[in-house]
Amino acid sequence: VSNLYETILAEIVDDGRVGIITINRPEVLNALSTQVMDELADVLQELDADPRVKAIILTGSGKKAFAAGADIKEMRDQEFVTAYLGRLLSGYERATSECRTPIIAAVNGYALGGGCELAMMCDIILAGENAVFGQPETNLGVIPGMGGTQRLIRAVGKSRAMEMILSGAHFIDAEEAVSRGLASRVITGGPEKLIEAAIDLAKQIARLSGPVVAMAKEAVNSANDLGLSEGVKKENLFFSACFGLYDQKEGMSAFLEKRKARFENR
Ligand code: CO8
Repeated sequence: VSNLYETILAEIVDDGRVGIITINRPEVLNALSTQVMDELADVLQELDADPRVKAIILTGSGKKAFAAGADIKEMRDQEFVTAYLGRLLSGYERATSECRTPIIAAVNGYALGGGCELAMMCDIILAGENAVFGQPETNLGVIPGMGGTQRLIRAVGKSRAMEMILSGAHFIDAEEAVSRGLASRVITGGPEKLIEAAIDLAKQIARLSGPVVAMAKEAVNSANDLGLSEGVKKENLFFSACFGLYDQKEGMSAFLEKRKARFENR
């Protein structure tokens, strides 16, 4: 990985198959400055373009926060025109929506405002036992601005999303996040155990066929953008496309021959 990043750490583990990105501004609870978001967008593109990397983990440094939101110090002096035309923080939206590699958010501590929105842009959220999700923007005189009004409602339902966004209070803890489907699992035992669990999950994904995982990710994400019948048609096309892959023949033959599959995994 490029070593030019200043606000994030990036490393590759598991023989090059798993990328780990850590937002590294613990002194401000990993607040998302423009530089953080630009570097995140760049590193995601870099890892997604690396054919060896099969899964990416995103986390925050320190024990307290995944990210406590956009950088309020930097945002305070923005005007309408700079916010609108400057497309504050929008590079990340593009980077995540175009990223074919699965992204796992390992949420250790606060995921507030833009931090919650960033986690929701990932494909899977693993919640540390101290995870806290919330959209406190209205307390600052703004509304969520990185997809929160759209994604939170899909994750926790309208009433809870409205309660959180309109009041700017009533945060969600790790257990509630899992019970509502915002996160997939609570990982107890501290930040190290959380990262271990994220790496285990990333390794499981990395063992599978790369193109199959990418198609599965795109098909699932389509559910947010398409109606049911269009989504099912897209799924059917991707499903059919799998039969053009060596990995489909290998996966099914391995099952029938009672052996482990050896995917080409490009
Ligand atoms: N931005 C800048 N600095 C921050 C932020 C932030 N979001 N959050 C925390 N910090 C800083 C604090 O200022 C403090 O710095 P210092 O030590 O210099 O005083 C340091 O981090 C530690 O924070 P606290 O002392 O406040 O720590 P506590 O444990 O007492 O409290 C909280 C932790 C509850 C998380 C508290 O820090 C907090 O409320 N933070 C702000 C949370 C928030 O409101 N987030 C939403 C921000 S708005 C947003 O995200 C909009 C997203 C969409 C933008 C899209 C634009 C187009």
